[in-house]
Amino acid sequence: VAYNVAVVGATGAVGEKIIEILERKKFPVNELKLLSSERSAGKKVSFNSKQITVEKATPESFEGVDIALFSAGGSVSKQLAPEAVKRGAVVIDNTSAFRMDENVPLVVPEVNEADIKQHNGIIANPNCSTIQMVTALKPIQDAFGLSRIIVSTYQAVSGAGTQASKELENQTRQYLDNQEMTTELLPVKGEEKHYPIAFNAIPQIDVFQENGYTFEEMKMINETKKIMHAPNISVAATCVRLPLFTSHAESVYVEVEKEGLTVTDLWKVLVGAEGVVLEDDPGSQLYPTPMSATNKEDVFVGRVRRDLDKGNGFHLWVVSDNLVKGAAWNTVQIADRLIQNNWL
Ligand code: 11C
Repeated sequence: VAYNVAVVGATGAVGEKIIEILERKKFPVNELKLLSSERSAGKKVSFNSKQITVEKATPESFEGVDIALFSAGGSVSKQLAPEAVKRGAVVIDNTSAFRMDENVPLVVPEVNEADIKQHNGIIANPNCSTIQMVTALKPIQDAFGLSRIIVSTYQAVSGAGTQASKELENQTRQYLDNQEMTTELLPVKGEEKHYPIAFNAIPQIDVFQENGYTFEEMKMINETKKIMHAPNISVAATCVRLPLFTSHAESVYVEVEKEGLTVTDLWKVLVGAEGVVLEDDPGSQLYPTPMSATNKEDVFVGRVRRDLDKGNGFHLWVVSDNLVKGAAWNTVQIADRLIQNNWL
């Protein structure tokens, strides 16, 4: 069986990755429809050695589509995802539009695959920094219980889109050429102030909420509890943008419920875990970095240490490609589990 698949936001950073992964993984595609805003319509994109013309997304675009993969921003999803569902498609949405909706499963297949079955036409793909953290923490939660998570992130600019990567590139050249840096986009498009990202660190990802946390931080907090089915875990996040093109890194502190554990106990559950690769050997300077994780599907974990004061506290370093596992691969994985389990 092969399926009619639509990619909405086909020319964006995540859309391009989705198309690449559908091809590489030989996803059973009958017809691939590439959709975008009016601005990108008409572009040609190669898929399975064929050139496909990108079309402007409209409600009618979804006639005959079985699976629609959305990655064109929250407002496009809010407007067009219900139209796709009305026409019989199952939507996997990469934006924050429906993530916290009770009727929408929020899924990382390694963590809560079974939630896919509860869908009512829309399945949400979590935020990239959440995906990699919950993938790494799920085996620890299952084996030992988790009571608290404190995370600080080191996030790549590609999370803010292709334009943000361009901004980092331009600013780097300008800085090295002793020119004034052009700051137009980061930290957040449309905000009053912009700061250079080249050779800098910006402690703001997405807009501030009334409680003083940014929306990115609140996504990590709320999404983690939903995906892990653990409303009682305490979660705190500080999200920081760094001058990296790809892959997010995270310093994660956790408190486990079981007492008396050692680093080896954590290693043992991480080593066999689905989607996780343990790279942890201080003796040989082995740990993951954003560069070593780029273009890979897994979540890499290193620097596992016991907290020196808190007996049940552990520190981990978690790295993954934000466009692959953090977005496109997780989306295609959900689509794959949907069809493998006959939950379409
Ligand atoms: C970033 N995590 O790195 C964001 C990008 O909610 O899907 C992903 C935004 C989202 O800027």
